[in-house]
Amino acid sequence: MSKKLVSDLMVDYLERRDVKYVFGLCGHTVIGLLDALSRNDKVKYISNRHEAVASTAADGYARLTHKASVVLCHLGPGLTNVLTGVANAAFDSIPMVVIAGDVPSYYFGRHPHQEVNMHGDATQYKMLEPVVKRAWRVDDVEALPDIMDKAFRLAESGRPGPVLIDMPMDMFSREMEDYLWDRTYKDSHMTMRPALDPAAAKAIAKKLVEAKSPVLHAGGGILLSQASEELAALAEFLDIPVSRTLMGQGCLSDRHPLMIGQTGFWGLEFTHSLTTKADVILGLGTRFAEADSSSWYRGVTFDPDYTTFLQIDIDPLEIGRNYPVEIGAIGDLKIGLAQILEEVKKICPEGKKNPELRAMIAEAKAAFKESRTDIANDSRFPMTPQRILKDVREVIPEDAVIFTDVGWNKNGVAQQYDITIPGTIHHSSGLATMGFGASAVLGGKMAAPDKICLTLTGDGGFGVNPTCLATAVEQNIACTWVVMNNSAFGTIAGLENANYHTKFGTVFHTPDGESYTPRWADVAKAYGVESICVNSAEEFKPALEKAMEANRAGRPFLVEAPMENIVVPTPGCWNINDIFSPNDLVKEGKLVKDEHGRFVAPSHAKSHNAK
Ligand SMILES: Cc1ncc(C[n+]2csc(CCOP(=O)(O)OP(=O)(O)O)c2C)c(N)n1
Ligand SMILES: [Mg+2]
Repeated sequence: MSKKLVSDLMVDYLERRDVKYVFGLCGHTVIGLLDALSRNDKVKYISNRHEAVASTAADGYARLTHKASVVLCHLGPGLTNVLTGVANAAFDSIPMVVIAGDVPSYYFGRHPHQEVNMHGDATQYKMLEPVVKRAWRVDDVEALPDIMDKAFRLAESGRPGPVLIDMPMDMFSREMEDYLWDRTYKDSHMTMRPALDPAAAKAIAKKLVEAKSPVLHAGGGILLSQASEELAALAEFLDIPVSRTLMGQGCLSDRHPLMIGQTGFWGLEFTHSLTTKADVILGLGTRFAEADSSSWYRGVTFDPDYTTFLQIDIDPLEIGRNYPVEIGAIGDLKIGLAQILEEVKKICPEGKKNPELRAMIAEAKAAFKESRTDIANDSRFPMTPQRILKDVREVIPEDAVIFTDVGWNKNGVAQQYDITIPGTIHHSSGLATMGFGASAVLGGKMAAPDKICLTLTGDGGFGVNPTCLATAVEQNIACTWVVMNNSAFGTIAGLENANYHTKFGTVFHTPDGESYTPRWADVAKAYGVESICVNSAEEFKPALEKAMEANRAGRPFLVEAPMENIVVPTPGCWNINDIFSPNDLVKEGKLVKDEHGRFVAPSHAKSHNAK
C-alpha cells in the first residue's frame, strides 16, 4: 500500500488508457494536474491560447482516432470558452472527456475567485450540462476511479459524445491509497457494440428486396461505426442508390456508381428526383436533419406521404424523430448492415442488377460536372470558389484529410468536391460552428501525422480564432490552412441579399465603406507560420504545392486566396427563405400551397399515382 497524489494517479490512469494528448489551457485551478503531466513523458500536454481551440482541436483528434480525446480547462471563463468546442463535439457525436478545475471544496458557498454562482454555489459545471452526456463533480476523491472509468466508457459507447469531470482544485493535491484504483486495472476499455435484433434485420431485408425504387440514405453514423464496406456491399448486391447527408460525405465514394450525392438545401435536383420517388428509404445513422431534408417540406427532398421509412440508429431518440418509420431498429451499423445483407442473400441469392439506374446516375453526375467546368477553370481574380476547389483537388493527395468550416468551403465542398476515401472529410454539422476547421485541423494532424491535413476555411471562420497558429508553432503541428477570403460572412451576406437586398452587418469594411480584410498571410507570419497570399488564380496551385512541401518537411503553412463572393447553388429549400420572404419560393416555382395551406413541392400537389 502506498499513497500518491491524486493528480499523479489521474495522469497514470490516462497513460494506462493510452491517452497520448491532453488539449488544454491553464488556470490556477488546474496547475496541480499540469504539475503531474510535466512529470509524465507518455501523455503530452498541448497548450493552447483559447479554450475553444483546445476543445476543437480535441474534437478533430477524436474524429480520426474514434476514441475519447481529453480536454483540460479552468473554471469561469475557461468553462465559458471551452463550451463551443464541446457543444460542437456533442452535436456531431464525437467522444471527449473534459476535465475542468473548480473552486476549492472548502470554499463552497463563499463565492471564491472567478466562480459563476448566479444560481447556486459550486454549480458552474452545470453550464456544460446541455452539451455533455453526463457531468460529474468530484466531491470525494475515492469516487474518482469509478468516475474516470464511467466517463470514458460513456463518452465512447452508444452514441459517442463529450462528458465532464469537474474537479474542485483541492482534489488534485489530495493523497490517496493507490489500491483504491484497483478497479481501473480490471475494467476493460472496450464496450462491445450491439447487433440488430435478428427480426429487424430480416424485416428490413425483406422490405429492401421487395421495394421497387429503394434508396439507402446514409448519415454520419456510417462513418462513426466505420461501416463503409458493409454499406457498399449491401448497395451493390441489390443495386440500390445511396444518398447521403453532409456528415455522411465519404461514407461511400462520391464517385461510386450508386452514390447519388447530398440531399437537402444544397442537394441537387437529380438526387431529389430519386429520393422523393423512393418507395422505401432506409435511414442509416441519420435523423433526417433539417438541412439534409429541405426543412422537411413535403416532396422537396423526401415525400413522407409516399415513402415508407425504415431507420437504424444507435440512439433510440433519433428513431422516427422527423418521419414516421415502419421499422425502427437500434444497433451498430457495421454489424447491422452485415446482418441485413445476410438476410437479403437468403431471400434473393442472385442479387439485383439495375444498369439503367447506374447509367442515369453516371449521366446526371457528368452533366453537373460539365455545368461547372467553365467557372472551375476561370482564371479571374479574386478567384472563384469553384476554381479553388478544383485546384485543391489537383494538388493534394487522394488520402489527405480535409476539415471544412462553415460557408462556401463546407457547403460547396459537400456539393461539388468528390471525396473518395471514408474519413478524409470532416464537417461541423450539428452546431455548424464558424471557427471549427482552423482548430480541428490541429488535432487531425496530430492523429494522422503521416497524412497531409488541411482546412478549407472562410475568412470569417479563420478570424474567429487565429491563435490556432500559435498552437501549431509551439507544438510543431504541420498542417495547412487555406483561407478562402471574400472579406465577408459571405454565406449570410448571400442569404440577406436574397431576402432583403442588403448585406448590412455581413460584409467587412472600414467606416467609409472600403472593403476591409486583415491580411491573414501576414498574420500567419507574425505568429511564425510560413504563408503566401496569392495575387492571381495562376499562383494558387504553386502556393499550395509549397504548403505541401512545408508540411512534408514538418512545418505548418497558410495559403490565403482572395475569393469572389458567389453563392453555392441551392436547388433544395430552407424555410428561412420562407420565413423572411414568404411566397418568394412560390414565385420561383419551388413551392406551392397544398389543400391545407402548407408549402409543399409542386410535384407533391399532384396525384401520387404519377410516381
Ligand atoms: C460561431 C458562429 N457564428 C455565426 C454563425 C452563422 N454563420 C454561418 S456561415 C457564416 C459566415 C461565414 O463566413 P466565412 O467563414 O467568411 O465563409 P463564407 O460564407 O464567406 O464563405 C456565419 C456568420 C455560425 N455558423 N457560427
Ligand atoms: Mg468569407
